[in-house]
Amino acid sequence: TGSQRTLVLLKPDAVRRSLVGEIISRIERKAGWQITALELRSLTQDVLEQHYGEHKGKPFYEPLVEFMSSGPVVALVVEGERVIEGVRTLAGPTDPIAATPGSIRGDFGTIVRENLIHASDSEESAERELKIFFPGLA
Ligand code: YYY
Ligand code: MG
Repeated sequence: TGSQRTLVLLKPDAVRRSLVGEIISRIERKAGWQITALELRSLTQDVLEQHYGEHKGKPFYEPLVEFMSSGPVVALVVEGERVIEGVRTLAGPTDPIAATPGSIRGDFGTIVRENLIHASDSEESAERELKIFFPGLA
């Protein structure tokens, strides 16, 4: 609870499908949340290995990293009240077919790998991931 910061990535499918504005708009419309950093960037193997280190060795890891480096992503820092849980709620569960319509994944996704958005899943993850993507942040 209280004001938090979370790392959000709009994945290469979201950029390719021109859904960046739509997704950012959903985040922007939540009362009191602020986007405090935003960057279009291509992710290196090194950054992806750090970011998705917990999944290394799983069957979906290699295709996931390949997908995440298939085009630029939009990386954002979002700040606000309970924003870590809140962006996960906006995103919906990992499998877009299981995600409720009204959520980002539920509205726009069909394939687990191409599920449009990453959002930190805990305060610990947020702190770790923010350091990877925005090391200069206060
Ligand atoms: O946190 P979240 O993105 O919802 O899911 P994770 O379980 O952390 O997996 C990270 C990422 O990996 C997921 O967004 C898609 C991909 N993935 C996959 O391609 N196949 C799976 N069976 C599980 C996850
Ligand atoms: Mg995760």
